[in-house]
Amino acid sequence: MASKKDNNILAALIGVCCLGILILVIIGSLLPDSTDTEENITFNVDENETTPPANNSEQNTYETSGYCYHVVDGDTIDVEGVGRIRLVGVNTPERGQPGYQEAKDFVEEMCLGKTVYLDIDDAENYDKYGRVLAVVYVDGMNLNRELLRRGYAEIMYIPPSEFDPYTWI
Ligand SMILES: [Ca+2]
Ligand SMILES: [Ca+2]
Repeated sequence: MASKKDNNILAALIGVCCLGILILVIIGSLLPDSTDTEENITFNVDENETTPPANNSEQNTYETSGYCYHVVDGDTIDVEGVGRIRLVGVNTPERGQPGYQEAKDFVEEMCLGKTVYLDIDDAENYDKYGRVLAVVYVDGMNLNRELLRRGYAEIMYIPPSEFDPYTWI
């Protein structure tokens, strides 16, 4: 008798458990949706700002920094204590070509008179003109990538290189 009662109680408990699991599953299926929505909202807010911030791991990879006192053109700047920097992985139009001035203006706006952080290309420190090949970070932003994303520059990938500009677009 006692075992039958126990069985009934057990059956009831199993029933309650099943119901509980069912409720949890339903809640579980709803929760990720609401989380996604929150993430999307946050992401959209970020996108509406002028520049998406570079993630911390990228910011921490620079080898040196210095004051940018001159912008040569959209892909070349002069940095105090370092020298002439060629933004690696990208190419902006040369003087006289369409888009030259826009690219240069953008880089001046971003870099001129500021401290820039340089992630020098570990695979190839200099180009054939003796310019330092580097990714330039300013205000936590990868400027090389930003030039590509804004259409001021095109990819110019010359291996060997520490950086793959195709991952920036
Ligand atoms: Ca160029
Ligand atoms: Ca490096």
